[in-house]
Amino acid sequence: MFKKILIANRGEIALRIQRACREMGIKSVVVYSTADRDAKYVKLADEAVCIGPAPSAQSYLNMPAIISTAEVTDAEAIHPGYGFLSENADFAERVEQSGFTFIGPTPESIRMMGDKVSAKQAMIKAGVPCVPGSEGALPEDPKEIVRIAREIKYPVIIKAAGGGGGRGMRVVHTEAALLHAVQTTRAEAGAAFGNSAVYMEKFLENPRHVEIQVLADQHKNAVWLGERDCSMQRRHQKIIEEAPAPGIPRRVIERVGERCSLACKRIGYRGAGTFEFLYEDGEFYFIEMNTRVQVEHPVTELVTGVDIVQMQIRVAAGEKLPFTQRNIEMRGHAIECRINAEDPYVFTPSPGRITLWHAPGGPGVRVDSHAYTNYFVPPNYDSMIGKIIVHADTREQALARMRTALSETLVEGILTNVPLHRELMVDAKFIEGGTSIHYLEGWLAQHRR
Ligand code: MV4
Repeated sequence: MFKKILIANRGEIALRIQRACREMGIKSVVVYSTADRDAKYVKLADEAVCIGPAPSAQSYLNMPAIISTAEVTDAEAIHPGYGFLSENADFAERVEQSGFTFIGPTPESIRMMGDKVSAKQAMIKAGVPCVPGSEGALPEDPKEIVRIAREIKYPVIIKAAGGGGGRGMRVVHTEAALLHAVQTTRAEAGAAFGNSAVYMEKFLENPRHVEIQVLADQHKNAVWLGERDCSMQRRHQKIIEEAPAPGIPRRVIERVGERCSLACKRIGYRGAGTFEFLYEDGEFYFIEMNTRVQVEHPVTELVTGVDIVQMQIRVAAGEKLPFTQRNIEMRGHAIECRINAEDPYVFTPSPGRITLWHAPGGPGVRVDSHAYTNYFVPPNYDSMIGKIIVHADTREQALARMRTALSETLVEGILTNVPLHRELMVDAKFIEGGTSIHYLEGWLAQHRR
């Protein structure tokens, strides 16, 4: 096992990784920007190195600064967290070429999944159900493009191969609008991702977003750790996640989960990963794979009892997974609310000093946050300042537990989305379960004040 790991991230996930290291008897080094010099995980770190000014480009995205910090501190491995460099294949490659272990998949896997066309082709080959669409990237020939769309039937969606997470896509409802949409998406994709390849899919009008968590080691073992329903989102920012996904038959999930772990073995995947699906009318359709630990990993940890971050570290060190699929049992229900420093209804960021931070507690309540009373939320980064995660035997009990936790949550000095969460936890449709990816935007339009 590693003796020392460098944490190339900030905020709550830097703290989460630090906790995993400490529990495993591993020393940790954190890198930080000048904006984060007072952060809790910087104070708690075994070692902390300032690598640059507030802008991410000069600090958390600064590959040479991060790798040379690993060199001077004698770290053996680098954990990239989520966001920043976590899905950058070139970074993973440079880390390994410099003699360190990248805590994540191989650069080849990251590259394959980063290109949404090659990701989908690999999944089709591995038997993972995908959204019906073009076989690979769209050809140049306009006649061919029209033919493919007719075959798929409208509405269709044009997506950039280099996109993902909602960037670079366009819905097309009629043949008249098709070629212009393909043109525009190509041009935007070329400018934004340096790759103008686009592909076409049937557009699913009212799906849920359900994802499968996987873990794989370097010895061809892979397991899936159940699913998460992440449908409650606005502009591709998730705000509530839960496990299991309400109302989906277990046998349907099990079939798709097995396909995901099989796909991991086929492609030689290692580490933690997430298969993103759209779920509509009882069917799963793969859209993308994320090759990092996700913000919402705690809901899976609570229902399975598996420490995903520790497992990432163990498999990166070459260890075998300490369990097989038969050992994985799902227990109870978990819900996560992301706490953002923002106006709860218009969503403008609200950085600044937190004058009072009272986190909730009690049985079945977990808080992953680097915030504290007097902490200054810097304006330079993502507005998420923490997550409240609850676990209980049933979904109903988990909802009651989350309502109680939110009633105990006091944040003063800045605006947060806690009031929004309080309202959603008593919303009849959310309580019923199974709302689609469009639900929150509709709800917000209804509750406009
Ligand atoms: C889709 C879709 C409907 N049909 N693909 C958006 C993010 C990216 N991961 C894929 N996305 C979508 N792909 C087909 N064929 C609808 C979305 C989508 C969405 C997906 C997941 C979560 C939130 C979303 C919000 C809007 C659109």
